[in-house]
Amino acid sequence: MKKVITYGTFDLLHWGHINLLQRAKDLGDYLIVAISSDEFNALKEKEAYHSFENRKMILEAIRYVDEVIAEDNWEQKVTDVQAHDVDVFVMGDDWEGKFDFLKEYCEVVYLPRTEGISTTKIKTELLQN
Ligand code: C2G
Repeated sequence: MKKVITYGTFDLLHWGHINLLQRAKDLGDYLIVAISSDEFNALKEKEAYHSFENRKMILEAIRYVDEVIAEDNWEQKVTDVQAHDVDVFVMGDDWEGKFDFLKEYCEVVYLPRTEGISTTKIKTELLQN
């Protein structure tokens, strides 16, 4: 069984996230999503609208997602890849190159971001109305 992992906040879930998750799942048979905890989001200087528990519950309802774990820090990726026996690490290409250190543990794939949508765009445009 080919296992894939990806990381993110996945706040205000939108079609750009779904595009990423669908392509990530297509790279294997089992997709793990490490979703940023509220504390880790603070480290990323991001504040999610939905809590960790609610973002986790939403992701677990997605057909492409097989398992959701917590992302608590920047350092856990190597241990996650090893502990979960992951074959492929996937991220959107806004992260291009940032996780190449994982190449000694698994395949590293950066997928083109979906243009025209982002959580920030949603928030900004809603504020303008
Ligand atoms: N994404 C995308 N297209 C968009 C928006 C997001 O492909 N229009 C991808 C991002 O590239 C990322 C994933 O969807 O791979 C989740 O995006 P975010 O929730 O914004 O995640 P981020 O804050 O980038 O967290 O350790 C890694 C970090 O936790 C990544």
